[in-house]
Amino acid sequence: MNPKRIESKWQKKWTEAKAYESEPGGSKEKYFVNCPYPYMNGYLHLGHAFTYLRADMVSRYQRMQDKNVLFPFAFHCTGTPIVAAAQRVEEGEKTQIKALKQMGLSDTLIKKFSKPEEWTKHFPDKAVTDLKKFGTSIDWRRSFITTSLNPQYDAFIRWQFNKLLAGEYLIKGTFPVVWCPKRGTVVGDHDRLSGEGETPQEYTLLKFKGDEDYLVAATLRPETVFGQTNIWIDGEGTYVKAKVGKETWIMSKEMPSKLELQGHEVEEIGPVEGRDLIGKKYQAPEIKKDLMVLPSKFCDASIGSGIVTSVPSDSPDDYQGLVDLQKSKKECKSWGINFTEVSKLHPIAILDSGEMGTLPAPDLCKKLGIKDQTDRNKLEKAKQDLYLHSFNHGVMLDTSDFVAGKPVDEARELVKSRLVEKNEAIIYYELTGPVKSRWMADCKVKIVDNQWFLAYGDEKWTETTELALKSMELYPSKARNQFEYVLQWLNNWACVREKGLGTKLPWDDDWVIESLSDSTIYMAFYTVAHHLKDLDEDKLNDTLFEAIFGSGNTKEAADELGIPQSDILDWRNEFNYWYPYDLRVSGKDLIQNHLSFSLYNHTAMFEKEMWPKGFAVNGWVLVDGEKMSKSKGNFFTLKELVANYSADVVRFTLCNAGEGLDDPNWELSFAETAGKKLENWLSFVKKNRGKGRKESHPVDDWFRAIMSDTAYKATKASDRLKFRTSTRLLFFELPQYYKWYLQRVGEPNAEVLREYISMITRGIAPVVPHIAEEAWSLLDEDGFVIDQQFPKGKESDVGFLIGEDLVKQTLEDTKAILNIAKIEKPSEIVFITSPKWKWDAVQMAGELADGRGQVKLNQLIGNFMPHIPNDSKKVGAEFLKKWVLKDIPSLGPDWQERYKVQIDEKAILESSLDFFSRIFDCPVSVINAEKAVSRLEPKSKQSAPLRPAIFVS
Ligand code: A2H
Repeated sequence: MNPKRIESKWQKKWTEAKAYESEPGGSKEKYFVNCPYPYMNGYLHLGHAFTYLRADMVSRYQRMQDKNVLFPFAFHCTGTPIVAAAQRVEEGEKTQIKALKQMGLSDTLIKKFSKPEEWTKHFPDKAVTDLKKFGTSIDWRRSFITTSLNPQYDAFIRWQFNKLLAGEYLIKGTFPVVWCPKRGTVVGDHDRLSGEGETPQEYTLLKFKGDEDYLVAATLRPETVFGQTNIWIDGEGTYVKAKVGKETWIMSKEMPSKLELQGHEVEEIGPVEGRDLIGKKYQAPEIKKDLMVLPSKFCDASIGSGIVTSVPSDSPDDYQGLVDLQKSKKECKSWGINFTEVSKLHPIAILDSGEMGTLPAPDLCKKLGIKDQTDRNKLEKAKQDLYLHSFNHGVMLDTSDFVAGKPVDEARELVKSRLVEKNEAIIYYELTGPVKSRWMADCKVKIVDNQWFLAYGDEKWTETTELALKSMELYPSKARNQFEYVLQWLNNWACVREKGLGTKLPWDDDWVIESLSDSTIYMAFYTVAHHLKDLDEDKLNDTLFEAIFGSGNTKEAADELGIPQSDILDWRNEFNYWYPYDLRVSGKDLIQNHLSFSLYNHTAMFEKEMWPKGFAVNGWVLVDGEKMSKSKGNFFTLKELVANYSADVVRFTLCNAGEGLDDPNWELSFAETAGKKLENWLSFVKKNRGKGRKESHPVDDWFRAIMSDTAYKATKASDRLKFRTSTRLLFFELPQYYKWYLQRVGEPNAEVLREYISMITRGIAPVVPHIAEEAWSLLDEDGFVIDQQFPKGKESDVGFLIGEDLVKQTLEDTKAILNIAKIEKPSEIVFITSPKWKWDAVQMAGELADGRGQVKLNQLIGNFMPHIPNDSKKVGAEFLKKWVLKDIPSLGPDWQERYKVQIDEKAILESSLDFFSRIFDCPVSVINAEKAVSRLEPKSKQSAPLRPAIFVS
């Protein structure tokens, strides 16, 4: 077998038949699946392949569920990476050129790569080739690239942004953004080496007035100023003094440059040792009390200002810091501070935290048994618990002056604005975590003027988006929490850049729309992309797009643009036909930006009926358990994998790699043997097609039931995108049953065999379409396998399946016994089935079992002993003991299920006696233990339900 020849043969036939060119209309239900387009600065790799394969399997599976399926694809070129790389080629930069050489590009081609346009032609072309060879069922007529290099897409994005502006989803203003100081640019999630998802967080920077200078302290809880008792610094740290505007501030060494980026004029004066500040007094904001500066270990000189205001009533750190000092006269003395004065400091109750009380920090520290301020794990937990709890449930007490009686969230805003108004505090930002930019620099928060933002922080917009999320199906469903969380914290998103490829803001040529913002609703563009390709540029305007996608009048648009109204109507109908999309398949890393942005924008741009119906998210592909990376040498492009293994092997191995949210694992050993497994199937089909006996056999029905049950389970799994499970069932487990079936019947029934071959061939078609198509062509069937029905079935009657399991188990047990007894040629075999009371005992045990199937022996004995016939009490007690202690543990948690119905063991075994005597070549009989004659009696005691005792001689 030559898999590559088979693959190109079928790919050619599918293309000739236009098998994947989806057209609207007809009686079938439609199904629209898509996935995020790849960024075109390189070849597609294993990671892409996994997500795209999932989309392809869904597309194929849904098609085999008799749906009219659309699976389109496109290419993303927006942003700085391509431009930056082209620039590096232009400059002859060595690593960039080496990288392109490693991709196999010729020197002449590399020269051309100094132009960004060249990238946007070369890589999409190659990606199309690679995906075709991979056997994807994509409608290629609809693909496109993004940016102004494609006038159609460009005009579509302009329409989107004009509409967003009109709907006030876009806002302009002064905002904190994540900033790369080296490159001088805003750093979106995709421009980061690390720190995706980190954002600017707002703090209130409190000012403490001294004789000549101010100490500044960042807090998340300005409403707690009423409970301030002292000021913390790191006694061993070094701070700096700097002129900020007209004042002199003391702060951490890192802070001056941060303040500058946030619009302050800063001039450094010189270092200040933390030690020299200890014991000094500064006047606290709002309460105007002089507070003492005290040393602490938890205070980190490099975070924020490195100075902390102490509120021991509500901050576990602050409380513990104080307790630690108050415990040690010696410590106080070593810092030169007055122990008596420190001893007088007490937490002040300022807010009622409901069930956590009015002094929650001291209570919590005592309750958790926190040792001292270095007991970090416990303190972090206490902080977390308290922070959220107070925010949600706290109410300010009378000690809190003008905010008394107000809930904490309201008080926070009021106190903050008052402090800022009185110049006792400023608003200050820090990142929620470290961020490294693509240009290897540590990022900071910058306040920029005149930025354009998508208002994802807007409450109303978020509410609508949450509504959209509620009505969506998520695969797996446990991804929902993550989406909900992201919608909660997403804030305004800087959506334009000064540089890079892309679409310019329609009303301001200086700005280019960045890559996460021009990719939110393009799934709608697929529905008509192929119709717009030949349209003149002057017809590509808002009127056209509003008529297709919005509420525009098609007649007016037709008149204005000189396009036949029937065309515009057709396009509009095609959009209405395919939209909303049914499923978008993506990596889970895009939950926090792209997928959520997409949902927001759909609610802003389209009517409710057009909001997305499903997201499927998956992990990142590992290679033999390790992260894929160029430096580790385990980085594979799709092209080389398909060339090495064939498309079906790559598909099969990827499908086997995983199916949930966990990172899927590409196993090299599986890839090595997968080809053989597929080849074996083809040989099996070749050898067995058209074979089989005409007559029926009782076991035929059993195998039919197994097939039906397998098909049922495979469909259930595939409905949830669990194609690994489905393939396991159909391709690995069903053949095991078939082996048993053959053993039982010798020659298979012709009908059954035909169904078996057909079922597996159809069942694996979504995963390995080429092999499946080849196998299908060997059968006397019409059409492509890709257009057939996925195997259908129903859940089987358990009793029916258990009967055959009994035969199988009894055969294995007999073989084992003969083996132990070293009998090669038995002269007689007798199966002794259980007396009725044993069945009753097991069924009662089933009723007494707990959730994990466990049974208490005493309870069972107490309940059941009276039901055992008098002459069997001793045997009975032993049986119960063995059942509970040995049998149940080996049967597994749901063991009771199998014993719910009492099957007629004797009758089942009797109908298989021919089979047994053929295998063992001796007389075989069955008897019930109640009828066992003396020579069988000792043995009969060992019988158990579904495990007959076996007498051999
Ligand atoms: B909070 P985030 Cl009442 N080193 O203010 C250690 N801790 C620092 C710090 C530094 N350099 N700079 C600021 N902080 C503290 C009040 C407060 C705070 C209360 C309750 C909880 C609480 C009074 N202390 O924070 O994790 C400051 O203490 C717990 C969340 O770095 C600041 O707010 O963002 C908080 O940590 C900032 O925490």
